[in-house]
Amino acid sequence: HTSLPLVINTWPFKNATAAAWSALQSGGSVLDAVEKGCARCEMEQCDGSVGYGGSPDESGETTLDAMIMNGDTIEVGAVADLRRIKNAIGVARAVMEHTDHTLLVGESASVFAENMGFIAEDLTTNKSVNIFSQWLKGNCQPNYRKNVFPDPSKSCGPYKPRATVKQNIRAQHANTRSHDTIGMVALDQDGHVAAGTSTNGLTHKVPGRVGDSPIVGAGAYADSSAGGAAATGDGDIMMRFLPSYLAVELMRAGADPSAACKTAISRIKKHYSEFFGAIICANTSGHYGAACNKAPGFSQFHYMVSDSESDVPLLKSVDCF
Ligand code: SD4
Repeated sequence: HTSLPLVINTWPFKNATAAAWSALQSGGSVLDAVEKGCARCEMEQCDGSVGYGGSPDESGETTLDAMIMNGDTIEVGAVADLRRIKNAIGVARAVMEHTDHTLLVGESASVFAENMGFIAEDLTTNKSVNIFSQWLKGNCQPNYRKNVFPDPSKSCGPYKPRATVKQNIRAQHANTRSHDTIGMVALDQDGHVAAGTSTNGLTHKVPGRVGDSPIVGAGAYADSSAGGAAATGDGDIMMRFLPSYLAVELMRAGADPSAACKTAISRIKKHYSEFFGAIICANTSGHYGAACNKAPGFSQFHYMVSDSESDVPLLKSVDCF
């Protein structure tokens, strides 16, 4: 296909697209493109939802999830609940290239990163401290716990289970989009595909929470014999459906990318009609598509594309259904 190479990523993160594109143009691999693209967002703190200083958890800490996948070899490296290291996608790539493992988590992932030469720094910023202190002042609402009650002597927590009261506070803020992960797929002229993600997850998440982004087939998937896909949105729900894997498999079976993305969203919609989420995908001939679930406050999804037909990143949009 004439439009290859191709870079596609979630949200209007155009500097990330440009960084990935220029990695390809300067002879880099599709893995280099995905790594450079996602790293660009980590540095820029895209939307406050990628990289340091965003989405403080219940204890005020920013923790990062990321993954990268080689569609030729089906190798994957991922980190989840990564602390103190800004370049999560870089650590994910190090997991892939310097271990036989797929996913490292938490404190141990951070120690691994430090040993591999990544710099340990505080991921907290004035902004994240501010988000956290506002949340404490608001009596820790909203939060992601249910069927629990907090110690009344504390502003919030420690929480105790409460079997009898069903109270899902989450519904109250399901509409506030406090999370905009970068997910990226890159293809080169020879049909190599790579995909990756990077995110700081979800604001006020329970410490230890891991979203869909670092989970293979959920946050992203790549197979050079079919294509690649990446997802964004409410990871707690989306990871139950492996939407990126599904989209790639549908493309393998001959579905066009838009239809594949739509089916992946439909599968989730059947169970969670109002979930917030979107997916992008591209097949090996350089055709691409996207789909999103229509939810309160979310009717259109924006994403970026660079291909040989347009040297500059183009803003694309799809209407949610
Ligand atoms: C997560 N999926 O951690 C990520 C957040 C996200 O757009 O993608 N937001 O649940």
